[in-house]
Amino acid sequence: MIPGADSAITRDGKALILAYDHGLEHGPVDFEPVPETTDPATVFDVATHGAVTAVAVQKGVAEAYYPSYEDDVSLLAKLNGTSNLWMGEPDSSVNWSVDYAAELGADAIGFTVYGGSNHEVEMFEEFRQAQEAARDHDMGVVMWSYPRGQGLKDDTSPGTIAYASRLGLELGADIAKVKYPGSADAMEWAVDSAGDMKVVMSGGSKTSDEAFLSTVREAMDAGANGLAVGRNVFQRENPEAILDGLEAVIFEDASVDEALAA
Ligand code: FBP
Repeated sequence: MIPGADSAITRDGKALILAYDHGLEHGPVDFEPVPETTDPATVFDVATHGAVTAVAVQKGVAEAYYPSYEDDVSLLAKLNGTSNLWMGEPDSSVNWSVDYAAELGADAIGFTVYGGSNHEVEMFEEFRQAQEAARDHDMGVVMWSYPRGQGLKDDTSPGTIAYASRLGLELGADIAKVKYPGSADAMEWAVDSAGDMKVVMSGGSKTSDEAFLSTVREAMDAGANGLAVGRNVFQRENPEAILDGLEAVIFEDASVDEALAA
């Protein structure tokens, strides 16, 4: 972690990252609730909302669409990723280099690490190369820290998520994105485990406005530094409305009721 390295993708030290790598990770099925989101331009338009501090996409989407949005949104280059068609032990191929991401104008890199997978050793080594190259370019480093694999019985237990955030600190991330461990106390443990490194909550599958804003409020109260979210924004008919609410909770310390009225 280098203090301030993530400043291009944070606001007041907090992040609201719009993740849109689902076409690779889950396939087009994630776009079915709002079919227009199949078109990356639709989601880049959403990402121009003032609350969004960065958009996280894979290489092909960045190449084709980011040039039209580079003045309006920061780019988080999600370097590795794998498809749902892969049935093996959790692993993720590195799909673009840090140098190429920098050439496309990326402000930060994003990298999935599946701690506990049989591929943990290779993934740590790939993360090392990406992290050190990002330092050469003064780019922030966000770890999607998702322990999973044969050795893990419960990949969202409090102990697992605290370990996930700690992995981010140990391996040199500026921000670790972790799954919500189910309670404010467990989230607090994850945040405390990360020292001064920032921890953001991962969005998860779509829930109601109230349920989602309540979970984000809990995470923020537990000391989280924001959110990296995909489906809970782009699977809504009115993504701007939930972004208004998230902006209120994350950046203005609003209550859930205030955010629902935002
Ligand atoms: P969501 O907010 O939609 O859960 O997106 C966050 C994210 O990490 C995406 O970047 C990624 O595509 C997806 O979740 C991966 O989820 P999983 O590996 O749990 O299926």
